[in-house]
Amino acid sequence: MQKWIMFSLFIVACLLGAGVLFQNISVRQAEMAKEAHAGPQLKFVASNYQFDKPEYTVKAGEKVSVSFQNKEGLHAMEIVGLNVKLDGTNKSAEVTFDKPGTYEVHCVLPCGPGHAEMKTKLVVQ
Ligand SMILES: [Cu+2]
Repeated sequence: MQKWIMFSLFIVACLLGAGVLFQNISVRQAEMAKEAHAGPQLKFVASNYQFDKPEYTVKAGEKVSVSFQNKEGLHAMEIVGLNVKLDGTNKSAEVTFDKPGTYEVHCVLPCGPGHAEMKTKLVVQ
């Protein structure tokens, strides 16, 4: 009788172990799928007192994953008129740019003597 109980417990433990293992695998697969499905990227890298490009381009109607990185100094960015604001804490957002046009992007965190000139452009095509 006791042997039977031990055997049952062993089976239950094995099933639990296998369950946890498969759950981990499916979580990892979901993460990988998410990364693989990641569409166009728009990355702003800020330093004192400029962004890494004078102009950025995206296509209208596409879901873009926008990210922001401080490479030097402390900055924050805003895409004027689109309500997209990113900073060192809130670093990324999924944005669909609907209206083609040229938008100003600027630093919104007083960061030093070059702050007022810290601007770039986003072209939505
Ligand atoms: Cu600034």
